[in-house]
Amino acid sequence: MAPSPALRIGIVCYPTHGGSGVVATELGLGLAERGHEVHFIAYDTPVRLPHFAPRVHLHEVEVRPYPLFRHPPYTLALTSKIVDVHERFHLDLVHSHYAVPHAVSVYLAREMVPERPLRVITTLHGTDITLIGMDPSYQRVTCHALERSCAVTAVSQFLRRRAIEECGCSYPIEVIPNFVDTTRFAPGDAAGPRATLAPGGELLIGHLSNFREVKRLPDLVEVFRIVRESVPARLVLVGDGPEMARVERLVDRHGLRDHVVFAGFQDAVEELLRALDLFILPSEHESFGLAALEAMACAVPVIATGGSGLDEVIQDGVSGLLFPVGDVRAMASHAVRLLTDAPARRAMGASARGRAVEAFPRARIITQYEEFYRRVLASPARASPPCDATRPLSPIDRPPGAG
Ligand code: GMT
Repeated sequence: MAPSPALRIGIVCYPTHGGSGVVATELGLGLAERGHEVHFIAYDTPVRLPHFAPRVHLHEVEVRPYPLFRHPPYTLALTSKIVDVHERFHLDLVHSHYAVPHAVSVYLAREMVPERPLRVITTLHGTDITLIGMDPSYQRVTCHALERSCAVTAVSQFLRRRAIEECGCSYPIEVIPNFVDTTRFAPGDAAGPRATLAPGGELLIGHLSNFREVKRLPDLVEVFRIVRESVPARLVLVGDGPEMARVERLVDRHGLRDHVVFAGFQDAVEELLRALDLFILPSEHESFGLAALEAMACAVPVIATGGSGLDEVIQDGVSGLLFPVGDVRAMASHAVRLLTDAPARRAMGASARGRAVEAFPRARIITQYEEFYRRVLASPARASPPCDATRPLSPIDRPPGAG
Protein backbone atom coordinates (compact mmCIF):
# COMPACT_ATOMS: atom_id res chain seq x y z
CA MET A 1 0.00 0.00 0.00
CA ALA A 2 1.35 3.45 -0.91
CA PRO A 3 2.22 5.61 2.11
CA SER A 4 -0.31 8.35 2.82
CA PRO A 5 0.86 11.74 1.61
CA ALA A 6 2.08 14.23 4.17
CA LEU A 7 -0.45 16.88 5.16
CA ARG A 8 -0.15 20.63 5.60
CA ILE A 9 -1.72 21.29 8.96
CA GLY A 10 -2.49 24.59 10.66
CA ILE A 11 -2.72 24.50 14.46
CA VAL A 12 -4.35 27.41 16.25
CA CYS A 13 -3.66 27.45 19.98
CA TYR A 14 -2.91 29.47 23.09
CA PRO A 15 0.83 29.74 23.59
CA THR A 16 0.65 29.79 27.41
CA HIS A 17 1.44 27.14 30.03
CA GLY A 18 -2.20 25.91 30.02
CA GLY A 19 -3.00 22.34 29.06
CA SER A 20 -4.71 23.10 25.74
CA GLY A 21 -1.60 24.87 24.43
CA VAL A 22 0.63 22.09 25.71
CA VAL A 23 -1.44 19.39 24.00
CA ALA A 24 -1.64 21.40 20.74
CA THR A 25 2.12 21.95 20.73
CA GLU A 26 3.02 18.35 21.53
CA LEU A 27 0.57 17.16 18.87
CA GLY A 28 2.04 19.49 16.24
CA LEU A 29 5.58 18.42 17.06
CA GLY A 30 4.59 14.76 16.89
CA LEU A 31 2.91 15.27 13.51
CA ALA A 32 5.99 17.06 12.15
CA GLU A 33 8.19 14.16 13.31
CA ARG A 34 5.98 11.97 11.11
CA GLY A 35 6.64 14.08 8.03
CA HIS A 36 3.68 16.47 8.08
CA GLU A 37 4.17 20.22 7.60
CA VAL A 38 2.86 21.99 10.69
CA HIS A 39 1.99 25.69 10.95
CA PHE A 40 1.37 26.97 14.47
CA ILE A 41 -0.73 30.13 14.58
CA ALA A 42 -0.68 31.88 17.96
CA TYR A 43 -0.06 35.27 19.57
CA ASP A 44 3.32 34.16 20.93
CA THR A 45 5.72 31.24 20.77
CA PRO A 46 3.99 28.27 22.45
CA VAL A 47 5.85 27.43 25.66
CA ARG A 48 6.72 23.89 24.70
CA LEU A 49 7.82 24.75 21.16
CA PRO A 50 11.58 24.31 20.67
CA HIS A 51 13.60 26.96 18.83
CA PHE A 52 13.89 24.80 15.76
CA ALA A 53 12.18 21.64 14.60
CA PRO A 54 12.06 20.40 11.01
CA ARG A 55 8.79 21.06 9.16
CA VAL A 56 7.50 23.28 11.99
CA HIS A 57 6.54 26.90 11.27
CA LEU A 58 5.32 29.56 13.65
CA HIS A 59 3.07 32.43 12.52
CA GLU A 60 2.59 35.04 15.19
CA VAL A 61 -0.66 36.96 15.28
CA GLU A 62 -0.09 40.68 15.69
CA VAL A 63 -2.82 42.64 17.36
CA ARG A 64 -2.44 46.35 16.77
CA PRO A 65 -3.59 48.67 19.52
CA TYR A 66 -5.56 51.75 18.47
CA PRO A 67 -6.90 54.57 20.64
CA LEU A 68 -10.49 53.57 19.84
CA PHE A 69 -10.04 50.02 21.06
CA ARG A 70 -10.50 49.23 24.70
CA HIS A 71 -10.05 45.58 23.70
CA PRO A 72 -8.06 45.07 20.49
CA PRO A 73 -10.00 42.65 18.22
CA TYR A 74 -7.81 39.54 18.47
CA THR A 75 -10.41 37.37 16.75
CA LEU A 76 -10.09 39.49 13.59
CA ALA A 77 -6.30 39.57 13.64
CA LEU A 78 -6.26 35.79 14.08
CA THR A 79 -8.72 35.32 11.20
CA SER A 80 -6.55 37.41 8.90
CA LYS A 81 -3.46 35.44 9.88
CA ILE A 82 -5.18 32.12 9.19
CA VAL A 83 -6.28 33.34 5.74
CA ASP A 84 -2.78 34.60 5.04
CA VAL A 85 -1.14 31.31 6.08
CA HIS A 86 -3.67 29.29 4.09
CA GLU A 87 -3.14 31.36 0.94
CA ARG A 88 0.64 31.07 1.24
CA PHE A 89 0.96 27.43 2.27
CA HIS A 90 -2.27 25.82 0.98
CA LEU A 91 -3.22 24.10 4.19
CA ASP A 92 -5.18 20.86 4.04
CA LEU A 93 -6.82 21.58 7.37
CA VAL A 94 -6.77 23.88 10.36
CA HIS A 95 -7.11 22.36 13.80
CA SER A 96 -8.14 24.80 16.48
CA HIS A 97 -7.51 23.99 20.11
CA TYR A 98 -9.91 25.62 22.56
CA ALA A 99 -13.06 26.94 20.93
CA VAL A 100 -13.05 30.52 22.23
CA PRO A 101 -12.38 32.42 20.01
CA HIS A 102 -10.27 30.11 17.81
CA ALA A 103 -13.16 28.13 16.31
CA VAL A 104 -14.85 31.40 15.33
CA SER A 105 -11.73 32.78 13.62
CA VAL A 106 -11.15 29.56 11.71
CA TYR A 107 -14.79 29.46 10.61
CA LEU A 108 -14.58 33.04 9.38
CA ALA A 109 -11.28 32.37 7.62
CA ARG A 110 -12.82 29.47 5.76
CA GLU A 111 -15.75 31.60 4.64
CA MET A 112 -13.33 34.19 3.31
CA VAL A 113 -11.56 31.87 0.87
CA PRO A 114 -14.27 29.60 -0.58
CA GLU A 115 -12.14 29.10 -3.68
CA ARG A 116 -9.53 27.34 -1.58
CA PRO A 117 -11.49 24.84 0.58
CA LEU A 118 -10.21 24.47 4.10
CA ARG A 119 -11.17 21.66 6.45
CA VAL A 120 -11.76 22.88 9.97
CA ILE A 121 -11.43 20.75 13.09
CA THR A 122 -12.10 22.01 16.60
CA THR A 123 -10.89 20.32 19.76
CA LEU A 124 -12.72 21.23 22.93
CA HIS A 125 -10.47 21.34 25.98
CA GLY A 126 -12.56 22.35 28.96
CA THR A 127 -13.64 25.76 30.06
CA ASP A 128 -14.39 26.66 26.43
CA ILE A 129 -17.51 24.55 27.14
CA THR A 130 -17.80 24.24 30.90
CA LEU A 131 -17.25 27.90 31.86
CA ILE A 132 -16.31 30.86 29.72
CA GLY A 133 -17.60 29.51 26.41
CA MET A 134 -21.10 29.28 27.85
CA ASP A 135 -21.17 32.83 29.16
CA PRO A 136 -24.06 34.60 27.40
CA SER A 137 -21.51 36.84 25.67
CA TYR A 138 -19.91 33.87 23.93
CA GLN A 139 -22.29 30.92 23.94
CA ARG A 140 -24.21 31.38 20.69
CA VAL A 141 -21.22 32.30 18.60
CA THR A 142 -19.14 29.44 20.05
CA CYS A 143 -21.87 26.85 19.46
CA HIS A 144 -22.38 28.22 15.94
CA ALA A 145 -18.67 27.90 15.12
CA LEU A 146 -18.67 24.31 16.43
CA GLU A 147 -21.67 23.53 14.28
CA ARG A 148 -19.80 24.90 11.27
CA SER A 149 -16.60 22.98 12.00
CA CYS A 150 -16.08 19.98 9.74
CA ALA A 151 -15.43 17.88 12.83
CA VAL A 152 -15.25 18.35 16.58
CA THR A 153 -13.30 16.39 19.17
CA ALA A 154 -13.35 16.52 22.96
CA VAL A 155 -10.61 15.39 25.32
CA SER A 156 -12.94 13.26 27.47
CA GLN A 157 -16.40 11.69 27.51
CA PHE A 158 -17.26 14.11 30.31
CA LEU A 159 -16.53 17.08 28.07
CA ARG A 160 -18.32 15.52 25.12
CA ARG A 161 -21.46 15.15 27.25
CA ARG A 162 -21.17 18.73 28.48
CA ALA A 163 -20.81 20.01 24.90
CA ILE A 164 -23.95 18.15 23.86
CA GLU A 165 -25.85 19.58 26.86
CA GLU A 166 -24.59 23.14 26.43
CA CYS A 167 -24.71 23.46 22.63
CA GLY A 168 -27.40 20.89 21.92
CA CYS A 169 -25.10 19.48 19.22
CA SER A 170 -26.67 16.82 17.05
CA TYR A 171 -23.43 16.16 15.15
CA PRO A 172 -20.93 13.54 16.34
CA ILE A 173 -18.16 14.58 18.72
CA GLU A 174 -15.20 12.23 18.73
CA VAL A 175 -13.37 11.69 22.00
CA ILE A 176 -9.60 11.74 21.60
CA PRO A 177 -7.97 11.92 25.01
CA ASN A 178 -4.90 13.91 25.91
CA PHE A 179 -1.55 12.18 26.03
CA VAL A 180 1.81 12.34 27.72
CA ASP A 181 5.34 11.69 26.53
CA THR A 182 6.20 8.89 28.94
CA THR A 183 9.89 9.04 28.03
CA ARG A 184 10.19 12.64 29.11
CA PHE A 185 7.70 12.36 31.97
CA ALA A 186 9.20 9.40 33.76
CA PRO A 187 10.54 8.54 37.19
CA GLY A 188 14.27 9.14 37.56
CA ASP A 189 16.99 10.65 39.65
CA ALA A 190 15.46 13.57 41.53
CA ALA A 191 18.23 14.07 44.08
CA GLY A 192 19.09 17.55 42.79
CA PRO A 193 15.61 19.10 42.93
CA ARG A 194 14.83 17.26 46.21
CA ALA A 195 17.89 18.75 47.87
CA THR A 196 16.59 22.23 47.00
CA LEU A 197 12.88 21.65 47.59
CA ALA A 198 13.17 19.56 50.75
CA PRO A 199 16.47 20.54 52.39
CA GLY A 200 15.44 18.89 55.65
CA GLY A 201 14.40 15.63 53.94
CA GLU A 202 10.69 16.54 54.15
CA LEU A 203 8.05 14.79 52.05
CA LEU A 204 6.91 16.77 49.01
CA ILE A 205 3.35 17.50 47.95
CA GLY A 206 2.98 19.23 44.58
CA HIS A 207 0.41 21.11 42.55
CA LEU A 208 0.69 22.43 39.01
CA SER A 209 -1.93 24.66 37.40
CA ASN A 210 -2.81 28.09 36.10
CA PHE A 211 -4.17 29.06 39.53
CA ARG A 212 -7.72 29.88 38.54
CA GLU A 213 -10.81 29.65 40.72
CA VAL A 214 -11.88 26.33 39.17
CA LYS A 215 -8.78 24.72 40.75
CA ARG A 216 -10.11 25.36 44.31
CA LEU A 217 -6.74 26.40 45.69
CA PRO A 218 -8.07 27.21 49.17
CA ASP A 219 -8.89 23.49 49.43
CA LEU A 220 -5.31 22.64 48.53
CA VAL A 221 -3.94 24.94 51.24
CA GLU A 222 -6.41 23.48 53.76
CA VAL A 223 -5.40 19.90 52.91
CA PHE A 224 -1.77 20.87 53.30
CA ARG A 225 -2.46 22.60 56.63
CA ILE A 226 -4.10 19.43 58.00
CA VAL A 227 -1.34 17.20 56.63
CA ARG A 228 1.30 19.39 58.31
CA GLU A 229 -0.29 18.69 61.69
CA SER A 230 1.16 15.18 61.54
CA VAL A 231 3.65 14.98 58.67
CA PRO A 232 6.69 17.20 58.05
CA ALA A 233 5.80 17.92 54.43
CA ARG A 234 6.44 20.81 52.07
CA LEU A 235 4.13 22.08 49.35
CA VAL A 236 5.55 22.87 45.89
CA LEU A 237 3.35 25.18 43.81
CA VAL A 238 4.18 25.23 40.11
CA GLY A 239 2.51 27.81 37.86
CA ASP A 240 0.81 31.11 38.51
CA GLY A 241 -2.51 32.84 37.96
CA PRO A 242 -5.26 35.02 39.36
CA GLU A 243 -5.73 32.97 42.55
CA MET A 244 -2.09 33.20 43.61
CA ALA A 245 -2.57 36.26 45.83
CA ARG A 246 -5.35 34.43 47.69
CA VAL A 247 -3.11 31.39 48.13
CA GLU A 248 -0.33 33.55 49.54
CA ARG A 249 -2.75 35.17 52.01
CA LEU A 250 -3.96 31.76 53.21
CA VAL A 251 -0.44 30.39 53.46
CA ASP A 252 0.55 33.38 55.61
CA ARG A 253 -2.59 33.23 57.72
CA HIS A 254 -1.78 29.62 58.65
CA GLY A 255 1.89 30.35 59.24
CA LEU A 256 2.91 27.99 56.45
CA ARG A 257 5.16 30.32 54.45
CA ASP A 258 8.39 28.48 55.39
CA HIS A 259 6.91 25.19 54.19
CA VAL A 260 5.70 26.31 50.76
CA VAL A 261 7.81 26.66 47.63
CA PHE A 262 6.37 29.10 45.07
CA ALA A 263 8.12 27.78 41.97
CA GLY A 264 6.22 29.90 39.41
CA PHE A 265 6.07 28.91 35.75
CA GLN A 266 8.58 26.24 34.84
CA ASP A 267 9.50 24.90 31.43
CA ALA A 268 10.98 21.57 32.53
CA VAL A 269 8.07 20.64 34.82
CA GLU A 270 9.00 16.97 34.66
CA GLU A 271 12.11 17.67 36.77
CA LEU A 272 9.93 18.99 39.58
CA LEU A 273 7.14 16.43 39.17
CA ARG A 274 9.46 13.45 39.51
CA ALA A 275 10.77 14.86 42.79
CA LEU A 276 7.29 14.75 44.40
CA ASP A 277 5.82 12.20 46.79
CA LEU A 278 2.22 13.20 46.10
CA PHE A 279 0.33 15.43 43.65
CA ILE A 280 -2.97 17.09 44.57
CA LEU A 281 -5.57 18.50 42.15
CA PRO A 282 -8.72 19.48 44.12
CA SER A 283 -10.54 21.14 41.19
CA GLU A 284 -14.24 21.93 40.98
CA HIS A 285 -14.09 20.02 37.68
CA GLU A 286 -11.49 19.13 35.08
CA SER A 287 -12.34 18.07 31.56
CA PHE A 288 -9.22 15.91 31.68
CA GLY A 289 -6.50 17.06 34.11
CA LEU A 290 -3.32 16.93 32.03
CA ALA A 291 -1.16 18.01 34.98
CA ALA A 292 -2.38 14.96 36.94
CA LEU A 293 -1.51 12.70 34.01
CA GLU A 294 2.00 14.18 33.77
CA ALA A 295 2.52 13.54 37.51
CA MET A 296 1.22 9.98 37.10
CA ALA A 297 3.66 9.34 34.25
CA CYS A 298 6.43 10.31 36.69
CA ALA A 299 5.09 7.60 39.06
CA VAL A 300 3.67 10.14 41.50
CA PRO A 301 0.35 9.16 43.11
CA VAL A 302 -2.43 11.70 42.65
CA ILE A 303 -5.20 12.80 44.99
CA ALA A 304 -7.92 14.57 43.02
CA THR A 305 -11.64 15.23 42.80
CA GLY A 306 -14.13 12.96 41.03
CA GLY A 307 -17.25 13.69 39.05
CA SER A 308 -15.60 15.10 35.95
CA GLY A 309 -12.95 14.14 33.38
CA LEU A 310 -10.48 13.00 36.04
CA ASP A 311 -12.65 9.90 36.49
CA GLU A 312 -11.48 8.82 33.03
CA VAL A 313 -7.80 9.40 33.82
CA ILE A 314 -7.47 7.99 37.36
CA GLN A 315 -8.82 4.58 38.37
CA ASP A 316 -9.93 5.39 41.91
CA GLY A 317 -8.02 3.38 44.51
CA VAL A 318 -5.60 1.95 41.96
CA SER A 319 -3.75 4.65 40.04
CA GLY A 320 -4.79 7.47 42.37
CA LEU A 321 -7.53 8.55 44.74
CA LEU A 322 -10.67 10.52 43.92
CA PHE A 323 -12.80 12.42 46.44
CA PRO A 324 -15.93 14.54 46.32
CA VAL A 325 -15.24 18.18 45.52
CA GLY A 326 -14.47 20.08 48.72
CA ASP A 327 -13.93 17.04 50.95
CA VAL A 328 -10.66 18.37 52.35
CA ARG A 329 -10.78 16.16 55.47
CA ALA A 330 -10.87 12.95 53.40
CA MET A 331 -8.19 14.22 51.01
CA ALA A 332 -5.96 15.17 53.94
CA SER A 333 -6.36 11.90 55.84
CA HIS A 334 -5.57 9.86 52.72
CA ALA A 335 -2.65 12.11 51.93
CA VAL A 336 -1.27 11.44 55.42
CA ARG A 337 -1.80 7.71 54.91
CA LEU A 338 0.09 7.69 51.62
CA LEU A 339 2.87 9.95 52.87
CA THR A 340 3.48 7.76 55.91
CA ASP A 341 3.31 4.44 54.08
CA ALA A 342 6.15 4.35 51.57
CA PRO A 343 5.37 0.89 50.11
CA ALA A 344 1.70 1.86 49.50
CA ARG A 345 2.80 5.16 47.98
CA ARG A 346 5.29 3.43 45.70
CA ALA A 347 2.71 0.84 44.63
CA MET A 348 0.18 3.52 43.75
CA GLY A 349 2.89 5.51 41.96
CA ALA A 350 3.79 2.44 39.89
CA SER A 351 0.12 1.87 39.00
CA ALA A 352 -0.20 5.54 38.05
CA ARG A 353 2.77 5.24 35.72
CA GLY A 354 1.32 2.01 34.27
CA ARG A 355 -2.00 3.77 33.63
CA ALA A 356 -0.28 6.67 31.82
CA VAL A 357 1.79 4.31 29.65
CA GLU A 358 -1.12 2.00 28.84
CA ALA A 359 -3.97 4.43 28.30
CA PHE A 360 -2.44 7.76 27.21
CA PRO A 361 0.77 7.12 25.23
CA ARG A 362 1.88 9.95 22.95
CA ALA A 363 2.48 7.86 19.81
CA ARG A 364 -0.90 6.12 19.90
CA ILE A 365 -2.94 9.24 20.48
CA ILE A 366 -1.08 11.14 17.76
CA THR A 367 -1.91 8.26 15.41
CA GLN A 368 -5.55 8.61 16.49
CA TYR A 369 -5.48 12.29 15.47
CA GLU A 370 -3.72 11.46 12.20
CA GLU A 371 -6.38 8.87 11.32
CA PHE A 372 -9.10 11.30 12.32
CA TYR A 373 -7.65 13.94 9.96
CA ARG A 374 -7.60 11.43 7.09
CA ARG A 375 -11.21 10.51 7.74
CA VAL A 376 -12.29 14.14 7.83
CA LEU A 377 -10.41 14.88 4.61
CA ALA A 378 -11.94 11.87 2.89
CA SER A 379 -15.53 12.55 3.89
CA PRO A 380 -18.01 15.03 2.49
CA ALA A 381 -17.95 16.82 5.81
CA ARG A 382 -20.94 18.39 7.47
CA ALA A 383 -21.65 22.07 7.95
CA SER A 384 -21.57 25.01 5.63
CA PRO A 385 -19.86 25.32 2.23
CA PRO A 386 -17.15 24.54 1.34
CA CYS A 387 -17.32 21.69 3.85
CA ASP A 388 -20.51 20.38 2.31
CA ALA A 389 -21.63 21.87 -0.94
CA THR A 390 -24.57 19.43 -1.13
CA ARG A 391 -26.35 20.67 2.00
CA PRO A 392 -29.74 22.22 1.15
CA LEU A 393 -29.78 25.92 1.85
CA SER A 394 -31.43 26.97 5.09
CA PRO A 395 -33.68 30.05 4.96
CA ILE A 396 -30.84 32.13 6.39
CA ASP A 397 -28.45 31.07 3.61
CA ARG A 398 -30.96 31.68 0.82
CA PRO A 399 -30.14 34.73 -1.26
CA PRO A 400 -32.87 37.41 -1.14
CA GLY A 401 -35.65 36.73 -3.63
CA ALA A 402 -34.66 33.07 -4.08
CA GLY A 403 -38.04 31.96 -2.68
O1 GMT B 1 -10.18 24.99 30.04
C1 GMT B 1 -9.23 25.44 30.70
O2 GMT B 1 -9.22 25.64 31.89
C2 GMT B 1 -8.01 25.77 29.96
C3 GMT B 1 -7.36 24.55 29.51
C4 GMT B 1 -5.98 24.95 29.34
O3 GMT B 1 -5.69 25.51 28.29
O4 GMT B 1 -5.25 24.78 30.31
O5 GMT B 1 -7.48 23.46 30.44
C5 GMT B 1 -8.36 22.46 30.02
O6 GMT B 1 -7.70 21.73 29.01
C6 GMT B 1 -6.68 20.85 29.45
C7 GMT B 1 -6.07 20.19 28.23
O7 GMT B 1 -7.01 19.48 27.51
C8 GMT B 1 -7.29 19.83 30.43
O8 GMT B 1 -6.29 18.94 30.87
C9 GMT B 1 -7.88 20.58 31.63
O9 GMT B 1 -8.53 19.63 32.45
C10 GMT B 1 -8.88 21.60 31.16
N1 GMT B 1 -9.29 22.44 32.31
C11 GMT B 1 -10.51 22.34 32.84
O10 GMT B 1 -11.36 21.60 32.43
C12 GMT B 1 -10.75 23.21 34.02
